[in-house]
Amino acid sequence: TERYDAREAEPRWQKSWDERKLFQTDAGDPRPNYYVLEMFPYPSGRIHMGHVRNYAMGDVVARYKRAKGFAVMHPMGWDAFGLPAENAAIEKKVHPKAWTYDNIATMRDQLKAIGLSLDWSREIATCDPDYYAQQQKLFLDFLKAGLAYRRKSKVNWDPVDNTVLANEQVIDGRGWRSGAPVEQRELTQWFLKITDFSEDLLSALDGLTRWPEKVRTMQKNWIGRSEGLTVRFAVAGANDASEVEVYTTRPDTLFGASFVALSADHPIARALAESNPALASFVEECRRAGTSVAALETAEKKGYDTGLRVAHPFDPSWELPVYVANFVLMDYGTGAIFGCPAHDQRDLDFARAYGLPVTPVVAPEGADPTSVAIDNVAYDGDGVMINSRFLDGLSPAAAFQEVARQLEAAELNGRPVAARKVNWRLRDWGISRQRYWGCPIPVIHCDACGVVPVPDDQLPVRLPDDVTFDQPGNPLDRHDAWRNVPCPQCGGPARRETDTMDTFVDSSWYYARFTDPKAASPTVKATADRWLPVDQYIGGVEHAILHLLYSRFFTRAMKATGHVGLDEPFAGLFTQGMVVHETYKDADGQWVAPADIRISEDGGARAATRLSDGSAVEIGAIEKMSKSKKNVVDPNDILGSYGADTARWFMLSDSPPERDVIWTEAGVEGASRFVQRVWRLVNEAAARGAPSGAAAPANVGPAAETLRRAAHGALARVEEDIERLRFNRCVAAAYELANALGQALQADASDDMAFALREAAQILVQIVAPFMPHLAEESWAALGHAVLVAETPWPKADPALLASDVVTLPVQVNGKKRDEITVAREADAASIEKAVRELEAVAKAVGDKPIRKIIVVPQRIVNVVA
Ligand code: ANZ
Ligand code: ZN
Repeated sequence: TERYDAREAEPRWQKSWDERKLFQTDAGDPRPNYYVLEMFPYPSGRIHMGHVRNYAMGDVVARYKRAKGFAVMHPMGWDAFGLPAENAAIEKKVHPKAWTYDNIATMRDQLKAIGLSLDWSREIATCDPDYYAQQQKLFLDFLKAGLAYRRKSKVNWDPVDNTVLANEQVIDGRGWRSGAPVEQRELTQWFLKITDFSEDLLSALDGLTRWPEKVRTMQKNWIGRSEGLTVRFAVAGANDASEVEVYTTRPDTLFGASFVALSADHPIARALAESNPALASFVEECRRAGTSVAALETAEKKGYDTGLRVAHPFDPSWELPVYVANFVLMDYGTGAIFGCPAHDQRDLDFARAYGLPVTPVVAPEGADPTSVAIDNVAYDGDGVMINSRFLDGLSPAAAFQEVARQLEAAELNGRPVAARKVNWRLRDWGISRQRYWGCPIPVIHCDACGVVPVPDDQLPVRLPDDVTFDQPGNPLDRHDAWRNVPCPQCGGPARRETDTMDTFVDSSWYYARFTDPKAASPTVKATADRWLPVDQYIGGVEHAILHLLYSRFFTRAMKATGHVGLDEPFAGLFTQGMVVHETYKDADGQWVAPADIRISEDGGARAATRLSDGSAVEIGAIEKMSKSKKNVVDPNDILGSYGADTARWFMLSDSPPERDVIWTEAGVEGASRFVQRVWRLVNEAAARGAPSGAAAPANVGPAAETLRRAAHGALARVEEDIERLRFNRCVAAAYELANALGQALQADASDDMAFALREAAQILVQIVAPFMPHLAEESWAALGHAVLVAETPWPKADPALLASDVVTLPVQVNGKKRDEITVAREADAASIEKAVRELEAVAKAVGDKPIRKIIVVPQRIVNVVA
């Protein structure tokens, strides 16, 4: 046999699938449906190995489910708005639109070359007016339903470029282009009311049983429900009723309090700052630094003593100092805290910096309560209360309840000192971006009428093409012809909204759009409801929080506005690991690309040299493929030299799909050898096996039986493992079957063996087909089939050949032996009875008499009474 030539065969089969429109989904297909979706790519320019891995996984599931008789939807599109296109416009002087659509064209070709079973007739690009027109309708529906609103909020402001910066344009607190320290400014911006659904977004996580546990936990933490107490502290020595209200989840630690701290934006802090220039400048410094949670976690804890003192709620003679502190957020709880340094790390860092007392009040279980000491690590574990007067000896949980009970009953200024409060970390979603390359927010600002929605017949609000990027800022702000429009309500002069939507909006509903991508409304509800939820969603864990949470919110908001009838968009979620590779560094410390490396092995030790000049190169750590470290392998190179099937096979072979896979040349070569091996085995089996469609022989000898068992066993394993997305185990099963087939081909082909050879070869081809679809087609044809393997139903594993332990039972009809049946030793009477009814010899012997009874004597004999 000649070698299998992937480069010749792959495009040929791709064309064949295309011509038959095999992967186009008819939305009305009456068969049970299955929706498999991989997170759609950002059109950055080229497909990378991470994409290949992601899409190969989805493709295995899609092809398998199709073979199992499902109507499969497997679409692809482009998450096409976003900042990189604008950066390209600034740096390379190409229009964002041209840049984006060029990239899409390149990447579409690359995806096609991978041989994915995608329905390209459903392709969408979020930057396409057809798509964002519908998104604008959704926005207006949300606005009407009270799910979208405007309020003031902070943005990153570059004072030199005079522009708003996206978070990723702020590098170490400075503008990415100007290098100027970034300021926080307040702008009126658009928000979506995700907090309306906090409770439901949290509780529904429990029902997402086909999601990874870690993703559900991350979402839980992000939504961040906490049960605590608001506690009011009286300001000491004040003759009015001034007080400071704090929020705490640890009222049990109240006797360990050593200070109270306010956010820089707290009204008391602002009021005090008016007459205190030093405090005013500290407040200013906090504001400038920004308040992202991540920034606060790492920033040095700083504060300013206001001189104010408050009384401890349980002891009016115990006064605590009040600071303004940079780690207290205004928009969480009450914007004020009491600090308990012994049991909260931030408070401890703060206390050490300002010389405040550190009093432990929780002793770890089993510790000596008289010698509990805290150095530089706060203790946040469970234990027993100490140093806490009437709470001593209680558990923290019991102490929480006791403090709550007493303070709820106590009064300050005519109200209870404390109240129970549930707090959420989740905030409404700010979607305004001061950018060009995004979906325009479809409203018009009129001085007389206020915010006026763009009327339906004027949608979509299209992005103007004639924009320039020669100045910083949003080109839409400078585009007078686009911006100045008559008010739809009063006809007076008005201005378009120039903010565009966060690109996370675009990806929050694309899965629903795919179900009817050309509809004149965002969805056709009945169609969306028929296909949603997505049965299997596959993507990177980097989207575990925001994208998935926003999508879950969007489905609910679309339900509230009548566009879909369900809450949860993704029934099954799988997050795949990364593709990683060794790194290489030359003597000058420069990264060297794998393509320029030669590895030699000398007695087990590996050494690397540079191909171009033979110089020694240091082998570094295995890391995620990244341009900066040059450890990338371009899928195009692999496709060109080995073909798509090899790349797909290797990607899924080595490690469990949720883990990282290490890309190695040796691994790819191994996969490539297996491709050739399957091809040889199939051809030999085609030459020596029974012809296609030959009936099973009456007697199967032990050698043929062994092969049949190997084939059916592999088939059953692959089936189970694909269902559970354990692709690497499918690969192992295919290797084992190939070995068994190779061994059997050494034996003389008797009739029974000829049958088994063909059967095993066919099963081998069919189980590798979802993984290596081109090789499978070529092999299927070599086995004499006119129909494509992609059009062939998944084979059925014979249960009798699966059982590890089997018995052969004589089958009698009216006392006379007519046949034998091989069943699992533990097979129950009902399944044996069913199998016996299907035996041809039994049917013949019974004739047209009705079967009155089948008596199964387990592990001995079966008697048919007619
Ligand atoms: C006293 C205390 C003692 C606290 C202790 C913790 C440990 P979660 O669980 O996230 O809700 N906190 C409250 N409001 C805050 C704000 N606006 N900015 C920064 N921190 C704030 O966290 C609640 C805890 O975070 C609260 O409980 C409070 O500190 C702090 F051993 O009160 B705790
Ligand atoms: Zn008006």
